[in-house]
Amino acid sequence: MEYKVKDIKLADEGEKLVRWAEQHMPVLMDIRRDFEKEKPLKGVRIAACLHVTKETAVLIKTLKAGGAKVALAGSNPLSTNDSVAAYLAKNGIATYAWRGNNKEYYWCIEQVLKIKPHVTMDDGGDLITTLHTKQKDLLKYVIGGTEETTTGVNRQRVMEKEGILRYPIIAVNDAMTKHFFDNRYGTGQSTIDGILRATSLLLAGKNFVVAGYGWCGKGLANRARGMGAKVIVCEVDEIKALEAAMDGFQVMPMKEAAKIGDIFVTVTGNKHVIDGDAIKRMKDGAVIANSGHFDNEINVEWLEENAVSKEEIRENVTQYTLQDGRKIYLLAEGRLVNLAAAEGHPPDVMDMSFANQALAVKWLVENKGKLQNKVYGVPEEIDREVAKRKLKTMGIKIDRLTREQIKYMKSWKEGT
Ligand code: NRN
Repeated sequence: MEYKVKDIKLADEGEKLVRWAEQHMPVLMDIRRDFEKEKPLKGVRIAACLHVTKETAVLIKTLKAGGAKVALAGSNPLSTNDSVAAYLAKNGIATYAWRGNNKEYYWCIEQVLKIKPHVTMDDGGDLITTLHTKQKDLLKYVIGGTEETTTGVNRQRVMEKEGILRYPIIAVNDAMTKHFFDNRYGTGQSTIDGILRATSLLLAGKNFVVAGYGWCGKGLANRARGMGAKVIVCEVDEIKALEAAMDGFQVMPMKEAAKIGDIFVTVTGNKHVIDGDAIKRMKDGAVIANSGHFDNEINVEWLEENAVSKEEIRENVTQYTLQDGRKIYLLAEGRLVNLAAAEGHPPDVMDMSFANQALAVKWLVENKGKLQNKVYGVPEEIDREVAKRKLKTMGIKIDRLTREQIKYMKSWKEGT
């Protein structure tokens, strides 16, 4: 099996990381046992572009257990764990990923497409976009794809609207058991994790500015408040701004927050949310980070052009010195700080996201040829099955509707 990783000798270390994740992803391991018996993915070729983490390895092994042949590229040049990549390469996965593969990022995607995939599994949309632009000849093999994250789903929805989407996509991100948990609690915790590992700074008492109050921003604002930070939210959407205000956060425009913020995090899915204008207003020593999928949320080019010097002062911390001597600290080159400076979301929450991925691929194969070239949600029965299985692993039992209640819910006559 072809592969390109940093160092195949790191495989043993990777094996330990993956074993740890397997012990904390009970729903996905349960699905792996089913897949081993049923082989629902027998003969299916899957090209994946995911963050190469210990959690992703558990998903990839599950797909392989189901009979699939899998090729994997990293979904961000800084998010690959080289030990996990080595472990996967040593275990029959065509893995093309190593930390820092900036220039070769698209070369890796081209390598995994050589598998001539029936199914694409994407995180952010670069694999799907490459297929629809540079490798259209491979589209004839594809029966469908899945998409892990908000940014990717947004891109595929635009492709559908413009009539250029050439195969059905399941928006795993939109599953309730994905974004209510992964985006909120996963991004919330792992972003704090990335900031702490990179800076080892105190959060309590700091002005912590969160740009974007979607599910990721909600989770992050709450986790930062839990650490004692004074959280400020910046938004462009009136409804989300209202929600943030009534959740007890200060809300103000970025140009005002820039003057008082100590730590800034972008989680908007948009571009240049922290621009030169904001950076010019920042205090000496301000820390800026991004936790959105792409690294364009912070205008790093502005920093590169306007700083008089820059220094890698800590791993994942670039110190930019401005003309007037103020220092600005950029984390992880502006790339997603949770995966670049830490390990991404915890395995216990990726358990549900990746259970949806595995069951969505199975559903795609079962519905081969019956779907249109559009973006589908995860079927609700799959979503709820993941929730039921997760509750069971947590030892949580819930009530059931009585026959009388079911009747009542379906009637309109009974009033006060
Ligand atoms: N540990 C992880 N492994 C991880 N943490 C977050 N993500 C991860 N993928 C693999 C992804 C989330 O599902 C990043 C995506 O952008 C987000 O949707």
